[in-house]
Amino acid sequence: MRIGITCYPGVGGSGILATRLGVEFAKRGHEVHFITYERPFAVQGNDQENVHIHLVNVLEYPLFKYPPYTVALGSEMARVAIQEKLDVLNVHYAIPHATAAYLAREITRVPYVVTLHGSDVTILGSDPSYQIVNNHSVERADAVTAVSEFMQREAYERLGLEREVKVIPNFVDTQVFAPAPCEAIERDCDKCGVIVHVSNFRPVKRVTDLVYAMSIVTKQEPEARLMLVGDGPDRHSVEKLIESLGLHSNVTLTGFRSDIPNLLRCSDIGVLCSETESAPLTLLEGMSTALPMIATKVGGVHEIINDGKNGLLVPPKHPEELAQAILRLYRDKKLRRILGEKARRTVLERYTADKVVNQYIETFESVSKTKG
Ligand code: GMT
Repeated sequence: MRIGITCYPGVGGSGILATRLGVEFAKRGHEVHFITYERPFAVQGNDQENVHIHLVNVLEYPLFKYPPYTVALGSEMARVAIQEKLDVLNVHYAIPHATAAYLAREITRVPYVVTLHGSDVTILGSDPSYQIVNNHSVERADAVTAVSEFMQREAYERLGLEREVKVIPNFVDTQVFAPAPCEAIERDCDKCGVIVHVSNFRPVKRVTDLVYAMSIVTKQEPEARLMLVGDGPDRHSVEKLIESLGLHSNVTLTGFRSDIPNLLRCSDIGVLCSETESAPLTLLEGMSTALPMIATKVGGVHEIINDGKNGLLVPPKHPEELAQAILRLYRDKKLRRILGEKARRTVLERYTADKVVNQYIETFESVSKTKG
């Protein structure tokens, strides 16, 4: 098939998922055209002849306080759809991509599939500033998919969608995120355990809760180490908190890293403490590496983690309970191993590319047949 993909190209989960999906389509022989404002971050190192990137040009003009990105994107989608004879457009994150796709379909008749990921439904989608136009654009799509049952429910309840929303889970490359010995990370102590967190440091990730939890953990386990991987808007407040709690010898901020699989392998416990999530990739990546994960019971997380079986769940915004869960795993190596092994098995059973990618292709085929 000839597939157009639009997403946010940065380090957000929806853009990473969309890009990895495009790469998987290309591996299976499809022609893939990314239409976005920047080269998608996750294409790096995955260059293939059948992956093409079309950058949207947003014309600046003195009269515009807000350059009309949706018009520019819709125009580029329509242009690429005609020029490349696309069979389908798949837009990740509804706002504003669904509206641009709706406009492009008016012109070209190329069908579009909207994939719902997170706050495009839970926060932004129900905001009066976007609701009417966004809802119309999603409701009129040729197909709508959501990355978790939670997201599907939210689409019905919060957006008030009346059409079918199909759940297609997120996936992870289980060969890249595979258990293996830790390489090239020097631990600064022999027996200390390493707790790892990977995120884009957005407020929703609540990284400061984890730092508070560490201040409780280190009172009982002074050797415990926390490695914070990634960067984003909350990094400064996290640094200030580490300083004020006197945790600088226990907590390391690595910034952005391209060797995440190795960092996960070199850790003993993974933590995701967000206040909301739909189907977090970082959780799947940790589990795929057989890292025992502790995550907050929010959104769609419990669809992935079965508490006490393949990971641990804790309530959100509760550093004390998070600290107790960390201490429990920190002291129980056997439990860590059991949870990690089961986590890997969960991923192999449900979240591999082979299990997920074809569900997208089937959806695309069904809408492009309708069009024909
Ligand atoms: O929803 C957002 O604001 C961000 C979005 C993104 O682009 O990272 O995240 C969502 O999509 C990811 C990919 O499906 C999921 O892994 C995340 O759980 C989800 N984030 C939230 O729901 C907060």
